[in-house]
Amino acid sequence: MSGSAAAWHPWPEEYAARYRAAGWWRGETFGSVLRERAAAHPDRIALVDPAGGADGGRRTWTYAELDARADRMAAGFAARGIAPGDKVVVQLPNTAEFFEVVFALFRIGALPVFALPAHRRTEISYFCSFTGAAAYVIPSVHGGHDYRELAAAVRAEVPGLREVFVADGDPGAFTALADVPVPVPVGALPGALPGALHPVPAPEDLAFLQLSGGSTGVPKLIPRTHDDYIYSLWASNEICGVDADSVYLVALPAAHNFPLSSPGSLGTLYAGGRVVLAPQPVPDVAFPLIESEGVTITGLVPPLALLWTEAAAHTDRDLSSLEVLLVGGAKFSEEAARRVRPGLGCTLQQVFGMAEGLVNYTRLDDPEETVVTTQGRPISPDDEIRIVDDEDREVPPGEPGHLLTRGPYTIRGYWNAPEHNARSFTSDGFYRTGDIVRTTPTGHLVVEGRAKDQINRGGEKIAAEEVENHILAHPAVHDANVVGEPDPYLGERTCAYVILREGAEALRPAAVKKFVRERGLAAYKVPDRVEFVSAFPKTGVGKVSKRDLRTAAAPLPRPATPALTPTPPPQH
Ligand code: AMP
Ligand code: DBH
Repeated sequence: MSGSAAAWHPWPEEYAARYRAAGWWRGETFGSVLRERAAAHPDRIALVDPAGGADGGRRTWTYAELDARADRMAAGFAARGIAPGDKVVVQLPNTAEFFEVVFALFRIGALPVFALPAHRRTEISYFCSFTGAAAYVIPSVHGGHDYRELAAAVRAEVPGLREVFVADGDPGAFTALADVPVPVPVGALPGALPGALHPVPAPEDLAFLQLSGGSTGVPKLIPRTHDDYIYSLWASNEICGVDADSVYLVALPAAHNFPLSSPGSLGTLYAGGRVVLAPQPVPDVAFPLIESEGVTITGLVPPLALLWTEAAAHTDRDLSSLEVLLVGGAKFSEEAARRVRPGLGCTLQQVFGMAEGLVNYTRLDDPEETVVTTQGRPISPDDEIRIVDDEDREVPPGEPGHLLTRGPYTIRGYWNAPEHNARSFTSDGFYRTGDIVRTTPTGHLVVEGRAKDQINRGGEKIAAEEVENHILAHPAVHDANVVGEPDPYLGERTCAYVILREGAEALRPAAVKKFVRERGLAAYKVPDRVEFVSAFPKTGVGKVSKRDLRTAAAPLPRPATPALTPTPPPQH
C-alpha cells in the first residue's frame, strides 16, 4: 500500500533511536501541537489573512479557532471517506484555508501533497495518479486562472480522484470546502475523531509529501514525518529567533518548503507566534502588511530580496518592525547580500535548504562577512556533511565538491522511487544533493555550483529533462536540450536549444513555448528563450556538452519574466 514501508524509507532503527535520545525527535504530531497551543493560549491570533474575510477584508483566526476548524474539517473529510494514509493534493494560495485543510489532514493521518499554485494539468495529473490521491483541493479562481477547469481536466485524466474541494467562491461541479466541516464535540482527544475508528497518527508516521525540484523527467515526492519535520521547525525557531512574539509574513507560496518550515508558517505556529499571509510577494502588497501587522520576520528568494531592497529606498511605509530577512532558494550574490541591512534595516540570514531535508542558516550573531559570503551552516549537530569528488572520495577541507548529507530531518529515499533512490542516495543513506559546495574554516557552506541537470530560476527549480521531454513531443522537433543561462534578475533562466527534423517546416521560438504551455506545464517551466541549432556541442566521449551550450549563450537581452516574482525589477 502507498503509505507502507514499501513506499518510503524510514530511518533505520538505530538512527531513529539516536535522534530520539538526543532530544531532536520529541514524539509530537502536528495535530497534538496545535491542540496544545490552542489550550495554552486560545485567544492569541494564529493567522492573519488580509483579504480572506467575507467582504474581502482582513480576517483573523485565533489558535482556538484554527484548532476547532481543523477538527471540524477533519471530521468532515473523514465522513467523506478520506482515511489515514490517503493522499490529498492541496493546491491553495496563501489563504487561511490552506492551514485549515492541512491541519485537518494531519489530524486524520491523511497526507497532503503540496502542489504549488503555478502547477498545471501535467503536474497535477501526475501527482494525483502517482499518489493515487483521494481528493484535490483548489481555489475557484486565483491569479486569473480558473482551477475548476484545471480540476475538470485532471479528473478526466485520473478517474480514481474521488473528490475535488473548492476553497472559495462558486464550486461549480465540485464540492464547496465550506460544506465539508461537521460538528465535533468539545474536548475531543488530540487527533482522535469522535465517531471515527481512526487511530491517532504516530510521531514517526508520514505527515505529508513535499515536492522536489528534481532533475528527472517527472517530479519526485518527498516523504516527511511529524517527528523529523517538527524537529526542523523548533530548531529553526531557535536559530532565527522565532518565538511567541514573532510575526512571520508568508510572502512566497505557502506550500513551498522554505516559507513552510524555515522557520516559516509552521515554525511560527509551533512557537505560538502569528502568521500573516501575503497574497503577493511584491513590495506594494508586502510593505503595507509589514507596517500594519508589525511583521518581524519573513523569507524571500534572491530576486525578490533585490526588489524589496530597492523598493525600500522609495517607500513611505514603516518597515522598522522587520528584524530578520531570510534569503534562500537560490544563491544570493555577495553584492546583493551587502545591500540588505542598509536597504531594509534588518538582519539578513542566508538559508540554503532543500525539501529533502538539510537546511543551513547563517546565524544571527555571525559576523557580517560570514553572513554575506556564505550560505550558512547546518541546523543540527547530527547533520552529517560529506563533500566528495566524482568518485565519492572526500575532497581536502575547503575544496569544492559534491555535497552529500544524512541526518535527523533528511529523508532516506524519495516516495516510491526505487530506481531513482539508488542514484540519489548512497548505500549508507546519504542524500546526494547535486550541489557543489565548499566549507569555510568556521564550518559554513558556500554554494559554488550544481552538478544536477536542473535550472534554478530565481528559486524555482526546473528539471531540464522534464522540459526536454515535452519539447521532444513536438512533431517537428528532432532533439532538444534545455540549459540555464545567466539572467541579471533571476540569476538563471532557461534556454532551449532545438534541432528541427529534416524537412520539417521552420518553427518560431514562440511556437515552441506555446506548445510546451499547452501541454499543461507550469508557466515557470516554459523556456524563456528558444534557439534553433543544427547540432549540439559534444564532449570528448560524444555526449552532448551542456556546459558548452551554457557558455554558448547569447548576449543578455532584457530580464525574463519571473514566476515567483510577479513584477520585474525597477529599471535604472
Ligand atoms: P529542492 O530540492 O527542490 O527543495 O531544492 C533545493 C535546492 O535549491 C538545493 O539543493 C540547492 O540547489 C538550491 N538552493 C536552495 N537554497 C539555496 C541557496 N541559498 N543558495 C544556493 N542554492 C540554493
Ligand atoms: O530551495 C529550497 O527548497 C529551500 C530553500 C530554503 C528550502 O527547502 C528551505 C529553505 O527549507
